[in-house]
Amino acid sequence: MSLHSLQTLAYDVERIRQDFPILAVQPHGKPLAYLDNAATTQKPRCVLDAMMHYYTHLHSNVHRGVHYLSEQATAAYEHARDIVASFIGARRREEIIFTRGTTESINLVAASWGGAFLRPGDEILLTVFEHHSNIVPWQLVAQRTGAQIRVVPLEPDGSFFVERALEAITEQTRIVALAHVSNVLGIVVPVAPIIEHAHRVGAVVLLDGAQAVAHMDVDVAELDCDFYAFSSHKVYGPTGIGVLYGKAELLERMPPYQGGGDMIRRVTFEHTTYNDLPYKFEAGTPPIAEAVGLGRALEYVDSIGRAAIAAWEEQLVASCIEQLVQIDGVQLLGPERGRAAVVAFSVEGVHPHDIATFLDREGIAIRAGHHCAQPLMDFFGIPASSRISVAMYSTEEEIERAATALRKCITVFRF
Ligand code: 7TS
Repeated sequence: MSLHSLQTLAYDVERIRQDFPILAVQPHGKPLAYLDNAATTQKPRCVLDAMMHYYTHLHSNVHRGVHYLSEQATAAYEHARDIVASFIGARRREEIIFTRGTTESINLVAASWGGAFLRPGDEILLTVFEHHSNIVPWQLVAQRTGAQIRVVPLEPDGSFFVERALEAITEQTRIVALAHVSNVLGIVVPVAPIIEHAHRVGAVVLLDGAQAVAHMDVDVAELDCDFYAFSSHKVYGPTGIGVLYGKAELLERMPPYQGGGDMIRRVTFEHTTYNDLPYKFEAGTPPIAEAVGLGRALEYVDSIGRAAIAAWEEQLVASCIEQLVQIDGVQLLGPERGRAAVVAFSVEGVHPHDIATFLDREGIAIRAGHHCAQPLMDFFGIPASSRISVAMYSTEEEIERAATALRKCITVFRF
Protein backbone atom coordinates (compact mmCIF):
# COMPACT_ATOMS: atom_id res chain seq x y z
CA MET A 1 0.00 0.00 0.00
CA SER A 2 1.34 3.45 -0.90
CA LEU A 3 2.28 5.99 1.75
CA HIS A 4 -0.58 8.17 0.49
CA SER A 5 -3.24 5.52 1.01
CA LEU A 6 -1.88 4.76 4.46
CA GLN A 7 -2.01 8.44 5.38
CA THR A 8 -5.57 8.91 4.17
CA LEU A 9 -6.70 5.70 5.89
CA ALA A 10 -5.46 7.07 9.19
CA TYR A 11 -7.07 10.44 8.52
CA ASP A 12 -10.06 10.94 10.81
CA VAL A 13 -11.98 13.71 9.07
CA GLU A 14 -15.01 13.36 11.35
CA ARG A 15 -12.86 14.02 14.39
CA ILE A 16 -11.30 17.02 12.68
CA ARG A 17 -14.76 18.37 11.78
CA GLN A 18 -15.69 18.30 15.46
CA ASP A 19 -12.98 20.90 16.04
CA PHE A 20 -14.73 23.44 13.76
CA PRO A 21 -17.91 24.74 15.42
CA ILE A 22 -19.10 26.63 12.34
CA LEU A 23 -19.49 23.43 10.36
CA ALA A 24 -22.69 22.80 12.33
CA VAL A 25 -24.39 25.83 10.72
CA GLN A 26 -27.29 24.83 8.47
CA PRO A 27 -27.73 27.32 5.61
CA HIS A 28 -31.35 27.32 4.39
CA GLY A 29 -31.95 24.33 6.66
CA LYS A 30 -29.44 22.17 4.76
CA PRO A 31 -26.18 20.75 6.09
CA LEU A 32 -23.32 23.09 5.26
CA ALA A 33 -20.82 21.98 2.62
CA TYR A 34 -18.22 24.70 2.89
CA LEU A 35 -16.25 24.53 -0.34
CA ASP A 36 -14.98 28.11 -0.49
CA ASN A 37 -11.75 27.57 1.41
CA ALA A 38 -9.55 29.43 -1.05
CA ALA A 39 -11.44 32.59 -0.09
CA THR A 40 -11.00 31.88 3.60
CA THR A 41 -10.84 28.86 5.89
CA GLN A 42 -12.90 28.21 9.01
CA LYS A 43 -11.35 28.31 12.46
CA PRO A 44 -10.89 25.43 14.88
CA ARG A 45 -12.10 25.91 18.44
CA CYS A 46 -8.52 25.95 19.77
CA VAL A 47 -7.84 29.14 17.78
CA LEU A 48 -10.98 30.82 19.12
CA ASP A 49 -10.07 29.66 22.65
CA ALA A 50 -6.50 30.92 22.35
CA MET A 51 -7.75 34.38 21.35
CA MET A 52 -10.35 34.40 24.11
CA HIS A 53 -7.71 33.31 26.63
CA TYR A 54 -5.41 36.05 25.42
CA TYR A 55 -8.09 38.71 25.93
CA THR A 56 -9.25 37.33 29.27
CA HIS A 57 -5.81 36.70 30.80
CA LEU A 58 -2.95 38.36 28.93
CA HIS A 59 -4.02 41.44 27.03
CA SER A 60 -2.09 44.67 27.10
CA ASN A 61 -0.03 46.56 24.56
CA VAL A 62 3.25 45.02 23.49
CA HIS A 63 6.90 46.11 23.66
CA ARG A 64 6.24 49.13 25.81
CA GLY A 65 5.23 48.38 29.37
CA VAL A 66 7.21 46.93 32.21
CA HIS A 67 4.07 45.79 33.96
CA TYR A 68 2.94 42.20 34.21
CA LEU A 69 0.29 42.19 31.49
CA SER A 70 2.46 44.00 28.99
CA GLU A 71 5.16 41.41 29.51
CA GLN A 72 2.62 38.58 29.11
CA ALA A 73 1.19 40.09 25.93
CA THR A 74 4.66 40.69 24.48
CA ALA A 75 5.68 37.12 25.25
CA ALA A 76 2.52 35.74 23.61
CA TYR A 77 2.99 37.93 20.52
CA GLU A 78 6.67 37.07 20.13
CA HIS A 79 6.00 33.39 20.72
CA ALA A 80 3.62 33.50 17.75
CA ARG A 81 6.51 34.84 15.65
CA ASP A 82 8.64 31.86 16.68
CA ILE A 83 5.86 29.47 15.67
CA VAL A 84 5.53 31.14 12.26
CA ALA A 85 9.31 31.09 11.70
CA SER A 86 9.46 27.42 12.47
CA PHE A 87 6.32 26.64 10.41
CA ILE A 88 7.80 28.06 7.20
CA GLY A 89 11.42 27.19 7.89
CA ALA A 90 12.80 30.71 8.35
CA ARG A 91 16.30 30.62 9.81
CA ARG A 92 15.83 33.73 11.91
CA ARG A 93 12.80 35.05 13.81
CA GLU A 94 13.59 38.65 12.73
CA GLU A 95 12.78 37.57 9.17
CA ILE A 96 9.09 37.23 10.11
CA ILE A 97 7.10 40.44 9.83
CA PHE A 98 3.47 40.56 10.87
CA THR A 99 1.28 42.43 8.40
CA ARG A 100 -2.46 42.61 7.77
CA GLY A 101 -2.31 39.83 5.20
CA THR A 102 -0.85 38.74 1.89
CA THR A 103 -2.04 41.96 0.28
CA GLU A 104 -0.20 44.15 2.74
CA SER A 105 2.89 41.94 2.64
CA ILE A 106 3.15 42.40 -1.13
CA ASN A 107 2.43 46.12 -0.89
CA LEU A 108 5.19 46.39 1.68
CA VAL A 109 7.75 44.80 -0.63
CA ALA A 110 6.58 46.74 -3.69
CA ALA A 111 6.64 50.08 -1.89
CA SER A 112 9.75 49.60 0.23
CA TRP A 113 12.01 47.34 -1.81
CA GLY A 114 10.59 48.49 -5.15
CA GLY A 115 10.62 52.17 -4.21
CA ALA A 116 14.25 51.97 -3.11
CA PHE A 117 15.78 49.73 -5.74
CA LEU A 118 13.77 49.93 -8.99
CA ARG A 119 14.99 52.24 -11.75
CA PRO A 120 13.64 53.19 -15.20
CA GLY A 121 14.07 50.25 -17.56
CA ASP A 122 14.15 47.64 -14.79
CA GLU A 123 11.73 44.77 -15.23
CA ILE A 124 9.21 43.36 -12.78
CA LEU A 125 8.19 39.88 -13.90
CA LEU A 126 4.70 38.60 -13.04
CA THR A 127 2.62 35.73 -14.42
CA VAL A 128 -0.74 35.91 -16.14
CA PHE A 129 -2.40 34.05 -13.26
CA GLU A 130 -1.51 36.45 -10.45
CA HIS A 131 -4.10 37.64 -7.96
CA HIS A 132 -4.78 41.39 -8.23
CA SER A 133 -2.85 41.86 -5.00
CA ASN A 134 0.28 40.67 -6.80
CA ILE A 135 -0.35 42.94 -9.79
CA VAL A 136 -1.61 46.32 -8.65
CA PRO A 137 1.11 47.07 -6.03
CA TRP A 138 3.67 46.49 -8.81
CA GLN A 139 1.80 48.80 -11.17
CA LEU A 140 1.84 51.49 -8.50
CA VAL A 141 5.58 51.20 -7.97
CA ALA A 142 6.24 50.90 -11.72
CA GLN A 143 4.46 54.24 -12.20
CA ARG A 144 6.60 55.78 -9.49
CA THR A 145 9.95 54.40 -10.62
CA GLY A 146 9.69 53.96 -14.40
CA ALA A 147 10.19 50.20 -14.11
CA GLN A 148 8.35 47.97 -16.60
CA ILE A 149 6.00 45.09 -15.87
CA ARG A 150 6.45 41.96 -17.94
CA VAL A 151 4.14 38.99 -17.81
CA VAL A 152 4.91 35.30 -18.24
CA PRO A 153 2.17 33.90 -20.50
CA LEU A 154 0.38 30.57 -20.22
CA GLU A 155 0.01 27.89 -22.81
CA PRO A 156 -3.48 27.77 -24.35
CA ASP A 157 -4.29 24.57 -22.41
CA GLY A 158 -3.81 26.55 -19.22
CA SER A 159 -0.59 24.92 -18.24
CA PHE A 160 2.33 27.00 -17.09
CA PHE A 161 5.67 26.26 -18.61
CA VAL A 162 8.68 26.91 -16.49
CA GLU A 163 10.58 27.39 -19.77
CA ARG A 164 8.40 30.43 -20.52
CA ALA A 165 9.27 31.96 -17.17
CA LEU A 166 12.94 31.21 -17.65
CA GLU A 167 12.86 32.81 -21.10
CA ALA A 168 11.16 35.90 -19.68
CA ILE A 169 13.87 36.46 -17.07
CA THR A 170 16.40 38.86 -18.57
CA GLU A 171 19.36 40.90 -17.43
CA GLN A 172 16.86 43.71 -16.76
CA THR A 173 14.71 41.59 -14.41
CA ARG A 174 14.97 42.89 -10.87
CA ILE A 175 12.13 40.97 -9.26
CA VAL A 176 10.02 37.95 -10.11
CA ALA A 177 6.77 38.00 -8.14
CA LEU A 178 4.57 34.96 -8.56
CA ALA A 179 2.00 32.78 -6.87
CA HIS A 180 3.29 29.59 -5.30
CA VAL A 181 -0.17 28.10 -5.90
CA SER A 182 -2.68 29.76 -8.26
CA ASN A 183 -6.03 30.59 -6.65
CA VAL A 184 -7.82 29.76 -9.92
CA LEU A 185 -5.79 27.11 -11.73
CA GLY A 186 -4.78 25.42 -8.51
CA ILE A 187 -1.40 24.60 -9.97
CA VAL A 188 1.54 24.24 -7.65
CA VAL A 189 4.13 26.23 -9.54
CA PRO A 190 7.51 24.49 -9.78
CA VAL A 191 9.31 27.51 -8.44
CA ALA A 192 12.79 26.05 -7.81
CA PRO A 193 14.23 26.52 -11.34
CA ILE A 194 12.64 29.99 -11.57
CA ILE A 195 14.21 31.09 -8.29
CA GLU A 196 17.58 29.68 -9.30
CA HIS A 197 17.53 31.41 -12.67
CA ALA A 198 16.32 34.72 -11.22
CA HIS A 199 19.19 34.68 -8.75
CA ARG A 200 21.64 34.00 -11.56
CA VAL A 201 20.70 37.35 -13.17
CA GLY A 202 20.73 39.12 -9.80
CA ALA A 203 16.93 39.36 -9.44
CA VAL A 204 15.01 38.67 -6.24
CA VAL A 205 11.93 36.45 -5.99
CA LEU A 206 8.71 37.04 -4.07
CA LEU A 207 6.37 34.09 -3.67
CA ASP A 208 2.71 34.75 -2.98
CA GLY A 209 1.96 31.81 -0.71
CA ALA A 210 -1.66 32.73 0.08
CA GLN A 211 -2.95 29.47 -1.44
CA ALA A 212 0.05 27.33 -0.52
CA VAL A 213 0.72 27.34 3.22
CA ALA A 214 -2.50 25.55 4.23
CA HIS A 215 -1.97 22.77 1.72
CA MET A 216 1.70 21.84 1.56
CA ASP A 217 4.98 21.97 3.36
CA VAL A 218 6.66 25.32 2.78
CA ASP A 219 10.32 25.80 3.67
CA VAL A 220 11.51 29.26 2.72
CA ALA A 221 15.16 28.51 3.42
CA GLU A 222 15.08 25.46 1.18
CA LEU A 223 13.14 27.33 -1.51
CA ASP A 224 15.71 30.12 -1.23
CA CYS A 225 13.03 32.69 -2.13
CA ASP A 226 13.75 36.24 -1.03
CA PHE A 227 10.24 37.09 0.13
CA TYR A 228 7.26 34.92 1.02
CA ALA A 229 3.79 36.31 1.75
CA PHE A 230 0.72 34.65 3.23
CA SER A 231 -2.51 35.35 5.13
CA SER A 232 -3.49 33.85 8.45
CA HIS A 233 -7.16 33.52 7.54
CA LYS A 234 -6.41 31.09 4.73
CA VAL A 235 -4.58 28.75 7.09
CA TYR A 236 -7.25 28.39 9.80
CA GLY A 237 -6.16 31.51 11.69
CA PRO A 238 -8.01 34.79 12.24
CA THR A 239 -8.47 37.59 9.72
CA GLY A 240 -6.53 40.83 10.08
CA ILE A 241 -3.06 39.35 10.20
CA GLY A 242 -0.60 37.94 7.71
CA VAL A 243 3.07 37.34 7.30
CA LEU A 244 5.91 38.65 5.24
CA TYR A 245 9.04 36.56 5.33
CA GLY A 246 12.08 38.34 3.95
CA LYS A 247 15.75 37.48 3.94
CA ALA A 248 17.33 39.53 6.71
CA GLU A 249 20.05 41.01 4.49
CA LEU A 250 17.35 42.41 2.15
CA LEU A 251 15.05 43.65 4.91
CA GLU A 252 18.02 45.40 6.53
CA ARG A 253 18.62 47.39 3.34
CA MET A 254 14.98 48.33 2.80
CA PRO A 255 13.46 51.58 4.10
CA PRO A 256 10.47 51.42 6.45
CA TYR A 257 7.06 50.92 4.87
CA GLN A 258 5.02 52.89 7.41
CA GLY A 259 6.08 55.24 10.16
CA GLY A 260 4.81 55.32 13.71
CA GLY A 261 5.29 53.86 17.14
CA ASP A 262 7.41 50.76 17.70
CA MET A 263 9.32 51.05 14.41
CA ILE A 264 11.66 53.74 15.72
CA ARG A 265 14.71 53.89 17.94
CA ARG A 266 14.96 57.66 18.38
CA VAL A 267 12.78 60.46 17.04
CA THR A 268 13.50 64.15 16.85
CA PHE A 269 11.83 66.61 14.51
CA GLU A 270 15.04 66.71 12.49
CA HIS A 271 15.84 63.03 12.26
CA THR A 272 14.56 59.58 13.13
CA THR A 273 16.49 56.36 13.49
CA TYR A 274 14.71 53.07 13.04
CA ASN A 275 14.27 50.01 15.17
CA ASP A 276 15.87 46.65 14.41
CA LEU A 277 14.16 43.93 12.42
CA PRO A 278 11.41 42.93 12.45
CA TYR A 279 10.06 45.97 14.32
CA LYS A 280 11.26 48.41 11.67
CA PHE A 281 8.36 47.10 9.57
CA GLU A 282 5.73 46.88 12.32
CA ALA A 283 4.56 50.43 12.92
CA GLY A 284 1.84 50.95 15.51
CA THR A 285 0.04 48.53 17.80
CA PRO A 286 0.09 45.19 16.00
CA PRO A 287 -2.72 42.61 15.78
CA ILE A 288 -1.72 40.87 19.02
CA ALA A 289 -4.68 38.56 19.64
CA GLU A 290 -4.61 37.69 15.94
CA ALA A 291 -0.94 36.71 16.17
CA VAL A 292 -1.79 34.45 19.09
CA GLY A 293 -4.61 32.93 17.05
CA LEU A 294 -2.38 32.44 14.03
CA GLY A 295 0.28 30.74 16.13
CA ARG A 296 -2.30 28.37 17.56
CA ALA A 297 -3.69 27.66 14.07
CA LEU A 298 -0.28 26.67 12.76
CA GLU A 299 0.28 24.39 15.75
CA TYR A 300 -3.10 22.84 15.05
CA VAL A 301 -2.21 22.24 11.38
CA ASP A 302 0.99 20.53 12.43
CA SER A 303 -0.85 18.43 15.00
CA ILE A 304 -2.90 16.99 12.12
CA GLY A 305 0.17 16.82 9.90
CA ARG A 306 0.75 18.71 6.68
CA ALA A 307 1.57 15.56 4.69
CA ALA A 308 -1.65 13.92 5.87
CA ILE A 309 -3.72 17.01 5.01
CA ALA A 310 -2.09 17.24 1.57
CA ALA A 311 -2.77 13.57 0.85
CA TRP A 312 -6.40 13.92 1.95
CA GLU A 313 -6.98 17.04 -0.11
CA GLU A 314 -5.24 15.56 -3.12
CA GLN A 315 -7.73 12.70 -3.11
CA LEU A 316 -10.68 15.09 -2.82
CA VAL A 317 -9.40 17.27 -5.67
CA ALA A 318 -8.83 14.24 -7.90
CA SER A 319 -12.33 12.99 -7.17
CA CYS A 320 -13.81 16.45 -7.76
CA ILE A 321 -12.09 16.78 -11.13
CA GLU A 322 -13.10 13.25 -12.11
CA GLN A 323 -16.76 14.03 -11.41
CA LEU A 324 -16.77 17.49 -12.98
CA VAL A 325 -15.15 16.56 -16.28
CA GLN A 326 -17.86 13.95 -16.84
CA ILE A 327 -20.56 16.62 -16.73
CA ASP A 328 -21.55 17.82 -20.18
CA GLY A 329 -20.44 21.42 -20.82
CA VAL A 330 -18.07 21.69 -17.87
CA GLN A 331 -14.69 23.14 -18.75
CA LEU A 332 -11.98 22.78 -16.14
CA LEU A 333 -9.60 25.75 -15.80
CA GLY A 334 -6.03 24.56 -15.60
CA PRO A 335 -4.48 21.14 -15.86
CA GLU A 336 -5.95 18.02 -14.25
CA ARG A 337 -2.80 17.24 -12.31
CA GLY A 338 -0.13 18.96 -10.25
CA ARG A 339 -2.55 21.11 -8.31
CA ALA A 340 -3.45 21.95 -4.74
CA ALA A 341 -6.91 22.40 -3.22
CA VAL A 342 -8.59 24.54 -5.91
CA VAL A 343 -10.85 23.46 -8.80
CA ALA A 344 -12.23 26.27 -10.97
CA PHE A 345 -14.46 25.59 -13.95
CA SER A 346 -16.84 27.21 -16.38
CA VAL A 347 -20.08 25.73 -17.66
CA GLU A 348 -21.22 26.40 -21.19
CA GLY A 349 -24.48 28.35 -21.19
CA VAL A 350 -24.76 28.79 -17.42
CA HIS A 351 -23.55 31.84 -15.53
CA PRO A 352 -21.23 31.13 -12.56
CA HIS A 353 -23.37 33.30 -10.29
CA ASP A 354 -26.43 31.20 -11.11
CA ILE A 355 -24.42 28.09 -10.24
CA ALA A 356 -23.20 29.49 -6.92
CA THR A 357 -26.71 30.71 -6.02
CA PHE A 358 -28.26 27.38 -6.93
CA LEU A 359 -25.70 25.46 -4.86
CA ASP A 360 -26.15 27.86 -1.96
CA ARG A 361 -29.83 26.87 -1.72
CA GLU A 362 -28.55 23.32 -1.18
CA GLY A 363 -26.27 24.48 1.63
CA ILE A 364 -23.17 24.31 -0.57
CA ALA A 365 -20.80 27.28 -0.46
CA ILE A 366 -18.69 27.79 -3.56
CA ARG A 367 -17.19 30.90 -5.13
CA ALA A 368 -18.28 32.51 -8.37
CA GLY A 369 -16.60 35.48 -9.98
CA HIS A 370 -13.28 36.56 -11.39
CA HIS A 371 -11.46 35.43 -8.22
CA CYS A 372 -9.48 38.69 -8.25
CA ALA A 373 -7.64 37.40 -11.30
CA GLN A 374 -9.23 39.39 -14.13
CA PRO A 375 -6.20 39.14 -16.45
CA LEU A 376 -6.46 35.35 -16.20
CA MET A 377 -10.20 35.46 -16.97
CA ASP A 378 -9.34 37.66 -19.98
CA PHE A 379 -6.79 35.06 -21.03
CA PHE A 380 -9.48 32.39 -21.00
CA GLY A 381 -11.95 34.81 -22.64
CA ILE A 382 -14.52 34.43 -19.86
CA PRO A 383 -15.82 37.07 -17.43
CA ALA A 384 -15.99 34.73 -14.46
CA SER A 385 -15.89 31.11 -13.35
CA SER A 386 -17.07 28.89 -10.50
CA ARG A 387 -14.64 27.49 -7.97
CA ILE A 388 -14.71 24.62 -5.50
CA SER A 389 -11.90 24.69 -2.96
CA VAL A 390 -11.30 22.19 -0.19
CA ALA A 391 -9.65 22.21 3.22
CA MET A 392 -8.58 19.65 5.80
CA TYR A 393 -12.21 19.19 6.96
CA SER A 394 -13.73 18.67 3.51
CA THR A 395 -15.27 15.32 2.67
CA GLU A 396 -15.94 13.15 -0.32
CA GLU A 397 -19.63 13.41 0.46
CA GLU A 398 -19.48 17.20 0.14
CA ILE A 399 -17.79 16.90 -3.26
CA GLU A 400 -20.49 14.47 -4.40
CA ARG A 401 -23.22 16.81 -3.18
CA ALA A 402 -21.64 19.66 -5.14
CA ALA A 403 -21.39 17.56 -8.31
CA THR A 404 -24.98 16.37 -7.99
CA ALA A 405 -26.25 19.90 -7.39
CA LEU A 406 -24.23 21.15 -10.35
CA ARG A 407 -25.80 18.55 -12.65
CA LYS A 408 -29.24 19.56 -11.45
CA CYS A 409 -28.42 23.25 -11.86
CA ILE A 410 -27.28 22.75 -15.45
CA THR A 411 -30.53 21.03 -16.40
CA VAL A 412 -32.51 23.87 -14.82
CA PHE A 413 -30.55 26.80 -16.26
CA ARG A 414 -29.40 25.62 -19.66
CA PHE A 415 -31.76 26.15 -22.52
N1 7TS B 1 -2.82 36.02 -3.38
C1 7TS B 1 -3.55 34.95 -3.70
C2 7TS B 1 -2.98 33.87 -4.55
C3 7TS B 1 -4.84 34.84 -3.18
O1 7TS B 1 -5.58 33.76 -3.47
C4 7TS B 1 -5.37 35.88 -2.36
C5 7TS B 1 -6.77 35.85 -1.84
C6 7TS B 1 -4.54 36.95 -2.05
C7 7TS B 1 -3.28 37.00 -2.59
C8 7TS B 1 -4.97 38.06 -1.16
O2 7TS B 1 -5.08 37.61 0.13
P1 7TS B 1 -5.63 38.59 1.30
O3 7TS B 1 -5.78 37.70 2.47
O4 7TS B 1 -4.62 39.65 1.49
O5 7TS B 1 -6.94 39.13 0.80
N2 7TS B 1 -7.63 35.11 -2.63
C9 7TS B 1 -8.97 35.05 -2.55
C10 7TS B 1 -9.72 34.20 -3.34
O6 7TS B 1 -9.24 33.43 -4.18
N3 7TS B 1 -11.01 34.36 -3.06
O7 7TS B 1 -11.12 35.27 -2.09
C11 7TS B 1 -9.87 35.71 -1.78
